[in-house]
Amino acid sequence: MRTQVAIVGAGPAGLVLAHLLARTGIESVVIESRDRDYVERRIRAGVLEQGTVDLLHELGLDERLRREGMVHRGIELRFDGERHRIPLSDLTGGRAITVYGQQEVVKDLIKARLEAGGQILFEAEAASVEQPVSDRPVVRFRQSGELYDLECDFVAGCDGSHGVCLGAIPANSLTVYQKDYPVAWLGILAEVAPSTEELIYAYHERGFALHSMRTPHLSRLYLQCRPDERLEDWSDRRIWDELQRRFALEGWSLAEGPIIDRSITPMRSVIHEPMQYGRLLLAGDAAHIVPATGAKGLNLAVSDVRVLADALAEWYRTGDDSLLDAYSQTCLRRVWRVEHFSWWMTSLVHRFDEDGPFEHQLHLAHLRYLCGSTAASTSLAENYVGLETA
Ligand code: RFL
Ligand code: PHB
Repeated sequence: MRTQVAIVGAGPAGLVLAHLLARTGIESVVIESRDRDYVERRIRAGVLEQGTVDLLHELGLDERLRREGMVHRGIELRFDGERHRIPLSDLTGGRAITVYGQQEVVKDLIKARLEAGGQILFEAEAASVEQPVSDRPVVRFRQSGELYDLECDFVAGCDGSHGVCLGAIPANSLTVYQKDYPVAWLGILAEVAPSTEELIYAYHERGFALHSMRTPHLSRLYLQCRPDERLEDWSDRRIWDELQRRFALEGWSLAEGPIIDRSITPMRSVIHEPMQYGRLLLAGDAAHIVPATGAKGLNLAVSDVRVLADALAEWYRTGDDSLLDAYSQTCLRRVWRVEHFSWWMTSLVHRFDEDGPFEHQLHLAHLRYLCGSTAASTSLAENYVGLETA
Protein backbone atom coordinates (compact mmCIF):
# COMPACT_ATOMS: atom_id res chain seq x y z
CA MET A 1 0.00 0.00 0.00
CA ARG A 2 1.28 3.46 -0.80
CA THR A 3 0.14 7.05 -0.30
CA GLN A 4 1.70 10.50 -0.12
CA VAL A 5 0.97 11.29 3.55
CA ALA A 6 0.21 8.53 6.07
CA ILE A 7 -1.83 10.05 8.90
CA VAL A 8 -1.89 8.08 12.14
CA GLY A 9 -5.01 8.90 14.20
CA ALA A 10 -8.53 10.06 13.31
CA GLY A 11 -8.86 12.66 16.03
CA PRO A 12 -9.26 16.37 15.25
CA ALA A 13 -5.58 16.72 14.22
CA GLY A 14 -5.54 13.80 11.77
CA LEU A 15 -8.93 14.51 10.25
CA VAL A 16 -8.43 18.25 9.76
CA LEU A 17 -5.05 17.48 8.19
CA ALA A 18 -6.63 15.00 5.75
CA HIS A 19 -9.09 17.70 4.64
CA LEU A 20 -6.42 20.41 4.33
CA LEU A 21 -4.22 18.12 2.22
CA ALA A 22 -7.10 17.07 -0.01
CA ARG A 23 -7.78 20.74 -0.70
CA THR A 24 -4.34 21.05 -2.31
CA GLY A 25 -4.57 17.73 -4.11
CA ILE A 26 -2.32 15.78 -1.73
CA GLU A 27 -3.37 12.20 -1.14
CA SER A 28 -3.49 10.71 2.36
CA VAL A 29 -4.62 7.60 4.21
CA VAL A 30 -5.80 7.90 7.82
CA ILE A 31 -5.13 4.93 10.08
CA GLU A 32 -7.28 4.76 13.23
CA SER A 33 -7.02 2.06 15.90
CA ARG A 34 -10.62 2.41 17.15
CA ASP A 35 -13.87 1.77 15.32
CA ARG A 36 -15.83 4.65 13.83
CA ASP A 37 -18.59 4.53 16.42
CA TYR A 38 -16.12 4.78 19.31
CA VAL A 39 -14.30 7.75 17.80
CA GLU A 40 -17.58 9.54 17.12
CA ARG A 41 -18.85 9.04 20.68
CA ARG A 42 -15.75 9.88 22.68
CA ILE A 43 -16.70 12.88 24.84
CA ARG A 44 -13.98 15.45 25.22
CA ALA A 45 -13.55 19.10 24.40
CA GLY A 46 -16.33 21.53 23.72
CA VAL A 47 -14.88 24.97 23.09
CA LEU A 48 -13.82 26.05 19.61
CA GLU A 49 -11.75 29.18 19.16
CA GLN A 50 -12.73 31.70 16.52
CA GLY A 51 -9.78 30.58 14.35
CA THR A 52 -10.87 26.92 14.49
CA VAL A 53 -14.42 27.84 13.47
CA ASP A 54 -13.09 30.04 10.65
CA LEU A 55 -10.95 27.19 9.33
CA LEU A 56 -13.86 24.72 9.37
CA HIS A 57 -15.87 27.35 7.49
CA GLU A 58 -13.11 27.79 4.88
CA LEU A 59 -13.08 24.03 4.38
CA GLY A 60 -16.86 23.96 3.92
CA LEU A 61 -17.20 21.73 7.00
CA ASP A 62 -19.33 24.00 9.15
CA GLU A 63 -22.87 23.39 7.93
CA ARG A 64 -24.03 21.64 11.12
CA LEU A 65 -21.65 23.66 13.30
CA ARG A 66 -23.35 26.87 12.13
CA ARG A 67 -26.77 25.39 12.89
CA GLU A 68 -26.07 23.65 16.20
CA GLY A 69 -22.96 25.37 17.60
CA MET A 70 -23.61 27.90 20.34
CA VAL A 71 -21.73 31.17 19.86
CA HIS A 72 -20.65 32.64 23.20
CA ARG A 73 -19.57 36.24 23.53
CA GLY A 74 -18.60 36.12 27.18
CA ILE A 75 -17.74 33.87 30.12
CA GLU A 76 -18.55 34.20 33.79
CA LEU A 77 -16.05 34.13 36.65
CA ARG A 78 -17.71 33.25 39.94
CA PHE A 79 -16.01 33.62 43.32
CA ASP A 80 -16.69 34.86 46.83
CA GLY A 81 -20.46 34.62 46.26
CA GLU A 82 -20.31 37.02 43.30
CA ARG A 83 -20.52 36.72 39.53
CA HIS A 84 -18.57 38.74 36.98
CA ARG A 85 -18.88 38.62 33.22
CA ILE A 86 -15.82 38.85 30.98
CA PRO A 87 -17.21 40.26 27.71
CA LEU A 88 -14.93 38.33 25.35
CA SER A 89 -16.25 39.85 22.12
CA ASP A 90 -16.27 43.47 23.34
CA LEU A 91 -12.65 43.07 24.42
CA THR A 92 -11.40 41.39 21.23
CA GLY A 93 -12.96 43.34 18.38
CA GLY A 94 -15.90 40.96 18.02
CA ARG A 95 -14.20 37.57 18.30
CA ALA A 96 -16.10 34.77 20.04
CA ILE A 97 -15.93 31.10 20.98
CA THR A 98 -18.33 28.41 19.81
CA VAL A 99 -19.50 25.60 22.06
CA TYR A 100 -19.79 22.46 19.93
CA GLY A 101 -18.71 19.00 21.07
CA GLN A 102 -15.44 17.59 19.78
CA GLN A 103 -17.24 14.38 18.84
CA GLU A 104 -19.59 16.43 16.66
CA VAL A 105 -16.59 17.99 14.88
CA VAL A 106 -15.13 14.51 14.44
CA LYS A 107 -18.45 13.17 13.05
CA ASP A 108 -18.68 16.01 10.54
CA LEU A 109 -15.07 15.56 9.41
CA ILE A 110 -15.33 11.77 8.98
CA LYS A 111 -18.58 11.99 7.03
CA ALA A 112 -17.27 14.67 4.66
CA ARG A 113 -13.98 12.87 4.11
CA LEU A 114 -15.61 9.54 3.30
CA GLU A 115 -18.19 11.20 1.02
CA ALA A 116 -15.33 12.81 -0.92
CA GLY A 117 -13.75 9.38 -1.43
CA GLY A 118 -11.06 9.85 1.22
CA GLN A 119 -9.53 6.81 2.90
CA ILE A 120 -9.93 6.32 6.64
CA LEU A 121 -9.07 2.83 7.87
CA PHE A 122 -10.82 2.09 11.17
CA GLU A 123 -9.74 -0.64 13.58
CA ALA A 124 -6.29 -0.35 12.01
CA GLU A 125 -3.69 0.06 14.72
CA ALA A 126 -0.29 1.49 13.88
CA ALA A 127 2.39 -0.73 15.42
CA SER A 128 5.48 1.22 14.36
CA VAL A 129 6.94 3.86 12.08
CA GLU A 130 9.89 2.47 10.10
CA GLN A 131 12.70 4.47 8.49
CA PRO A 132 11.45 7.91 9.53
CA VAL A 133 14.79 9.38 8.46
CA SER A 134 14.59 8.39 4.81
CA ASP A 135 12.52 9.49 1.84
CA ARG A 136 10.45 6.27 2.05
CA PRO A 137 9.07 5.99 5.58
CA VAL A 138 6.61 3.20 6.34
CA VAL A 139 3.77 2.87 8.83
CA ARG A 140 3.33 -0.73 9.90
CA PHE A 141 -0.21 -1.41 11.11
CA ARG A 142 -2.41 -4.26 12.19
CA GLN A 143 -5.93 -4.82 10.92
CA SER A 144 -8.05 -7.94 11.55
CA GLY A 145 -4.99 -9.75 12.88
CA GLU A 146 -2.86 -9.07 9.76
CA LEU A 147 0.18 -6.79 9.53
CA TYR A 148 0.35 -4.31 6.65
CA ASP A 149 2.90 -1.75 5.48
CA LEU A 150 1.79 1.67 4.33
CA GLU A 151 4.61 3.34 2.39
CA CYS A 152 4.55 7.08 2.08
CA ASP A 153 6.50 10.31 1.61
CA PHE A 154 5.66 11.63 5.09
CA VAL A 155 4.12 10.33 8.31
CA ALA A 156 1.86 12.67 10.30
CA GLY A 157 1.81 11.42 13.90
CA CYS A 158 -1.66 12.55 15.03
CA ASP A 159 -2.17 9.62 17.38
CA GLY A 160 -2.77 11.47 20.64
CA SER A 161 -1.05 11.21 23.98
CA HIS A 162 -0.91 7.39 24.03
CA GLY A 163 0.12 6.86 20.43
CA VAL A 164 3.12 5.07 18.94
CA CYS A 165 4.58 7.75 16.64
CA LEU A 166 6.39 9.58 19.42
CA GLY A 167 8.14 6.30 20.24
CA ALA A 168 9.79 6.31 16.79
CA ILE A 169 11.88 9.31 17.86
CA PRO A 170 15.01 8.29 19.79
CA ALA A 171 14.89 9.60 23.35
CA ASN A 172 18.23 11.35 22.92
CA SER A 173 16.77 13.46 20.10
CA LEU A 174 13.94 14.75 22.27
CA THR A 175 13.57 17.22 25.10
CA VAL A 176 10.50 16.55 27.22
CA TYR A 177 9.00 19.29 29.39
CA GLN A 178 6.39 18.06 31.83
CA LYS A 179 4.33 19.29 34.73
CA ASP A 180 1.76 17.26 36.62
CA TYR A 181 -0.61 19.49 38.52
CA PRO A 182 -1.81 18.11 41.86
CA VAL A 183 -5.43 18.37 40.68
CA ALA A 184 -7.85 16.53 38.38
CA TRP A 185 -11.34 17.14 37.01
CA LEU A 186 -14.31 14.93 37.56
CA GLY A 187 -16.41 15.63 34.46
CA ILE A 188 -20.05 14.71 33.93
CA LEU A 189 -22.53 14.94 31.10
CA ALA A 190 -26.06 15.38 32.45
CA GLU A 191 -29.47 15.29 30.77
CA VAL A 192 -30.62 18.66 31.97
CA ALA A 193 -30.89 22.10 30.37
CA PRO A 194 -27.83 24.21 31.22
CA SER A 195 -28.46 26.57 34.17
CA THR A 196 -26.47 29.27 32.41
CA GLU A 197 -26.19 30.80 28.95
CA GLU A 198 -22.41 31.26 29.17
CA LEU A 199 -19.66 29.10 30.68
CA ILE A 200 -19.05 29.60 34.41
CA TYR A 201 -15.56 29.19 35.87
CA ALA A 202 -16.03 29.08 39.66
CA TYR A 203 -13.27 29.43 42.22
CA HIS A 204 -14.28 28.21 45.67
CA GLU A 205 -12.47 27.35 48.89
CA ARG A 206 -13.56 23.74 48.33
CA GLY A 207 -12.08 23.76 44.83
CA PHE A 208 -12.78 24.75 41.23
CA ALA A 209 -15.97 23.99 39.29
CA LEU A 210 -16.92 24.62 35.65
CA HIS A 211 -20.36 24.77 34.10
CA SER A 212 -20.32 24.13 30.36
CA MET A 213 -22.83 22.56 27.99
CA ARG A 214 -23.26 20.61 24.78
CA THR A 215 -26.79 21.33 23.61
CA PRO A 216 -29.85 23.17 25.00
CA HIS A 217 -30.70 19.87 26.75
CA LEU A 218 -27.27 18.60 27.83
CA SER A 219 -25.07 20.12 30.53
CA ARG A 220 -21.35 19.43 30.88
CA LEU A 221 -20.00 20.07 34.37
CA TYR A 222 -16.62 19.60 35.99
CA LEU A 223 -15.40 19.73 39.56
CA GLN A 224 -11.86 19.74 40.86
CA CYS A 225 -10.85 16.57 42.67
CA ARG A 226 -7.59 14.86 43.55
CA PRO A 227 -5.78 12.99 40.75
CA ASP A 228 -5.87 9.72 42.73
CA GLU A 229 -9.62 9.75 43.39
CA ARG A 230 -11.83 6.92 42.15
CA LEU A 231 -15.09 7.46 40.29
CA GLU A 232 -16.74 4.75 42.43
CA ASP A 233 -16.36 7.02 45.46
CA TRP A 234 -18.48 9.70 43.82
CA SER A 235 -22.20 8.90 43.94
CA ASP A 236 -24.51 11.08 41.85
CA ARG A 237 -25.72 12.72 45.06
CA ARG A 238 -22.19 13.54 46.17
CA ILE A 239 -21.34 15.04 42.76
CA TRP A 240 -24.41 17.28 42.67
CA ASP A 241 -23.98 18.36 46.31
CA GLU A 242 -20.40 19.35 45.64
CA LEU A 243 -21.34 21.23 42.47
CA GLN A 244 -24.18 23.00 44.33
CA ARG A 245 -21.77 24.18 47.02
CA ARG A 246 -19.14 25.46 44.61
CA PHE A 247 -21.57 27.33 42.35
CA ALA A 248 -23.74 28.64 45.23
CA LEU A 249 -24.99 32.15 44.50
CA GLU A 250 -27.98 34.01 45.87
CA GLY A 251 -30.84 34.10 43.39
CA TRP A 252 -29.33 31.39 41.15
CA SER A 253 -29.78 27.65 41.20
CA LEU A 254 -28.14 24.71 39.49
CA ALA A 255 -30.60 22.31 37.84
CA GLU A 256 -29.84 18.60 38.26
CA GLY A 257 -30.56 15.68 35.94
CA PRO A 258 -29.53 12.11 35.12
CA ILE A 259 -25.76 11.71 34.68
CA ILE A 260 -25.06 9.86 31.41
CA ASP A 261 -21.26 10.01 31.30
CA ARG A 262 -18.51 10.56 33.86
CA SER A 263 -14.71 10.52 33.91
CA ILE A 264 -11.71 11.79 35.84
CA THR A 265 -8.99 13.67 33.93
CA PRO A 266 -5.71 14.69 35.59
CA MET A 267 -4.40 18.15 34.73
CA ARG A 268 -0.98 18.07 33.13
CA SER A 269 1.32 19.86 30.73
CA VAL A 270 3.71 18.03 28.40
CA ILE A 271 5.74 19.35 25.47
CA HIS A 272 8.00 17.26 23.23
CA GLU A 273 10.67 19.20 21.38
CA PRO A 274 11.22 19.03 18.47
CA MET A 275 7.90 17.90 17.00
CA GLN A 276 9.62 16.26 14.03
CA TYR A 277 12.20 13.62 13.23
CA GLY A 278 13.17 13.15 9.62
CA ARG A 279 9.90 12.68 7.75
CA LEU A 280 7.83 11.99 10.84
CA LEU A 281 5.91 15.05 11.98
CA LEU A 282 3.92 15.07 15.22
CA ALA A 283 0.77 17.17 15.67
CA GLY A 284 -1.78 17.73 18.44
CA ASP A 285 -1.78 15.71 21.66
CA ALA A 286 0.93 13.40 20.23
CA ALA A 287 3.32 16.33 20.62
CA HIS A 288 1.90 18.26 23.57
CA ILE A 289 -0.75 18.24 26.29
CA VAL A 290 -2.31 21.24 27.99
CA PRO A 291 -4.44 21.16 31.13
CA ALA A 292 -8.12 21.51 30.15
CA THR A 293 -8.61 24.77 32.08
CA GLY A 294 -7.84 26.99 29.08
CA ALA A 295 -9.98 24.88 26.66
CA LYS A 296 -7.10 24.77 24.20
CA GLY A 297 -6.13 21.15 23.36
CA LEU A 298 -8.31 20.72 20.29
CA ASN A 299 -7.60 24.22 19.04
CA LEU A 300 -3.85 23.73 19.35
CA ALA A 301 -4.12 20.45 17.42
CA VAL A 302 -5.89 22.35 14.63
CA SER A 303 -3.26 25.09 14.50
CA ASP A 304 -0.45 22.51 14.28
CA VAL A 305 -1.96 20.81 11.25
CA ARG A 306 -2.63 24.11 9.57
CA VAL A 307 1.12 24.83 9.73
CA LEU A 308 1.89 21.26 8.62
CA ALA A 309 -0.47 21.34 5.65
CA ASP A 310 1.06 24.61 4.39
CA ALA A 311 4.57 23.16 4.70
CA LEU A 312 3.64 19.95 2.86
CA ALA A 313 1.82 21.88 0.13
CA GLU A 314 4.93 23.99 -0.44
CA TRP A 315 7.13 20.89 -0.63
CA TYR A 316 4.87 19.12 -3.12
CA ARG A 317 4.47 22.28 -5.21
CA THR A 318 8.08 23.46 -5.35
CA GLY A 319 10.30 20.91 -3.61
CA ASP A 320 11.27 23.63 -1.12
CA ASP A 321 11.63 22.11 2.35
CA SER A 322 12.25 25.29 4.35
CA LEU A 323 8.70 25.40 5.80
CA LEU A 324 8.93 21.71 6.69
CA ASP A 325 12.30 22.23 8.38
CA ALA A 326 10.78 25.07 10.39
CA TYR A 327 7.60 23.12 11.25
CA SER A 328 8.43 22.37 14.87
CA GLN A 329 9.83 25.80 15.58
CA THR A 330 6.81 27.52 14.01
CA CYS A 331 4.34 25.41 16.02
CA LEU A 332 6.20 25.64 19.31
CA ARG A 333 5.83 29.42 19.52
CA ARG A 334 2.07 29.01 19.80
CA VAL A 335 2.36 25.83 21.87
CA TRP A 336 4.37 27.61 24.56
CA ARG A 337 2.06 30.64 24.52
CA VAL A 338 -0.92 28.35 25.02
CA GLU A 339 0.91 26.26 27.64
CA HIS A 340 1.54 29.44 29.57
CA PHE A 341 -2.08 30.57 29.32
CA SER A 342 -3.36 27.13 30.38
CA TRP A 343 -0.95 26.99 33.33
CA TRP A 344 -1.98 30.49 34.35
CA MET A 345 -5.72 29.71 34.17
CA THR A 346 -5.09 26.48 36.10
CA SER A 347 -3.20 28.32 38.84
CA LEU A 348 -5.87 31.02 39.00
CA VAL A 349 -9.00 28.97 39.56
CA HIS A 350 -7.88 25.86 41.46
CA ARG A 351 -7.41 25.41 45.14
CA PHE A 352 -4.14 23.63 45.98
CA ASP A 353 -3.41 21.49 49.05
CA GLU A 354 -0.73 23.86 50.32
CA ASP A 355 -3.07 26.87 49.99
CA GLY A 356 -3.91 28.55 53.29
CA PRO A 357 -5.83 31.74 54.07
CA PHE A 358 -3.02 33.84 52.55
CA GLU A 359 -3.19 32.07 49.18
CA HIS A 360 -6.99 32.19 49.25
CA GLN A 361 -6.90 35.98 49.59
CA LEU A 362 -4.35 36.19 46.77
CA HIS A 363 -6.68 34.17 44.51
CA LEU A 364 -9.55 36.53 45.29
CA ALA A 365 -7.39 39.61 44.77
CA HIS A 366 -6.23 38.27 41.40
CA LEU A 367 -9.77 37.42 40.30
CA ARG A 368 -11.11 40.82 41.38
CA TYR A 369 -8.33 42.56 39.47
CA LEU A 370 -9.10 40.49 36.35
CA CYS A 371 -12.74 41.51 36.50
CA GLY A 372 -12.11 45.15 37.38
CA SER A 373 -9.27 46.04 35.02
CA THR A 374 -9.86 46.33 31.28
CA ALA A 375 -6.18 45.63 30.65
CA ALA A 376 -6.26 42.41 32.67
CA SER A 377 -9.58 41.15 31.32
CA THR A 378 -8.50 41.93 27.74
CA SER A 379 -5.46 39.73 28.23
CA LEU A 380 -7.67 36.87 29.43
CA ALA A 381 -10.15 37.44 26.60
CA GLU A 382 -7.67 37.56 23.73
CA ASN A 383 -5.99 34.36 24.86
CA TYR A 384 -9.29 32.61 25.52
CA VAL A 385 -10.78 33.34 22.08
CA GLY A 386 -7.38 32.54 20.54
CA LEU A 387 -4.52 34.80 19.51
CA GLU A 388 -4.31 35.44 15.78
CA THR A 389 -0.52 35.32 15.90
CA ALA A 390 1.42 33.78 18.76
P1 RFL B 1 -6.90 12.61 19.83
O1 RFL B 1 -8.25 13.28 19.78
O2 RFL B 1 -6.52 11.90 21.06
O3 RFL B 1 -6.83 11.64 18.58
C1 RFL B 1 -5.81 10.67 18.44
C2 RFL B 1 -6.38 9.51 17.67
O4 RFL B 1 -5.36 8.56 17.43
C3 RFL B 1 -5.86 7.25 17.66
N1 RFL B 1 -4.71 6.37 17.95
C4 RFL B 1 -4.21 5.50 17.04
N2 RFL B 1 -4.57 5.20 15.78
C5 RFL B 1 -3.86 4.27 15.11
N3 RFL B 1 -2.80 3.60 15.66
C6 RFL B 1 -2.40 3.87 16.93
N4 RFL B 1 -1.37 3.22 17.45
C7 RFL B 1 -3.11 4.87 17.68
N5 RFL B 1 -2.99 5.37 18.93
C8 RFL B 1 -3.97 6.27 19.07
C9 RFL B 1 -6.83 7.44 18.82
O5 RFL B 1 -7.79 6.39 18.91
C10 RFL B 1 -7.46 8.78 18.45
O6 RFL B 1 -8.62 8.62 17.65
O7 RFL B 1 -5.73 13.65 19.53
P2 RFL B 1 -5.73 15.01 18.63
O8 RFL B 1 -6.33 14.76 17.28
O9 RFL B 1 -4.38 15.54 18.76
O10 RFL B 1 -6.77 15.98 19.35
C11 RFL B 1 -6.49 16.53 20.62
C12 RFL B 1 -7.80 16.71 21.42
O11 RFL B 1 -8.54 15.52 21.40
C13 RFL B 1 -7.53 17.13 22.86
O12 RFL B 1 -6.46 18.05 22.92
C14 RFL B 1 -8.77 17.81 23.49
O13 RFL B 1 -9.81 16.91 23.66
C15 RFL B 1 -8.40 18.41 24.85
N6 RFL B 1 -9.54 19.01 25.52
C16 RFL B 1 -10.02 20.25 25.14
N7 RFL B 1 -9.48 20.91 24.08
C17 RFL B 1 -10.01 22.08 23.65
O14 RFL B 1 -9.50 22.67 22.69
N8 RFL B 1 -11.12 22.65 24.25
C18 RFL B 1 -11.73 22.06 25.31
O15 RFL B 1 -12.75 22.56 25.77
C19 RFL B 1 -11.16 20.84 25.82
N9 RFL B 1 -11.72 20.20 26.85
C20 RFL B 1 -10.17 18.33 26.55
C21 RFL B 1 -11.26 18.96 27.22
C22 RFL B 1 -9.78 17.06 26.92
C23 RFL B 1 -10.43 16.42 27.94
N10 RFL B 1 -10.00 15.12 28.23
C24 RFL B 1 -10.89 14.05 28.41
C25 RFL B 1 -8.60 14.78 28.08
C26 RFL B 1 -11.90 18.34 28.26
C27 RFL B 1 -11.47 17.08 28.64
C28 RFL B 1 -12.16 16.47 29.83
C1 PHB C 1 -16.03 21.60 27.94
O1 PHB C 1 -17.11 22.09 27.56
O2 PHB C 1 -15.83 20.37 27.90
C2 PHB C 1 -14.96 22.49 28.44
C3 PHB C 1 -15.15 23.85 28.48
C4 PHB C 1 -14.16 24.69 28.96
C5 PHB C 1 -12.97 24.14 29.40
C6 PHB C 1 -12.76 22.77 29.35
C7 PHB C 1 -13.76 21.93 28.88
O3 PHB C 1 -12.01 24.95 29.89
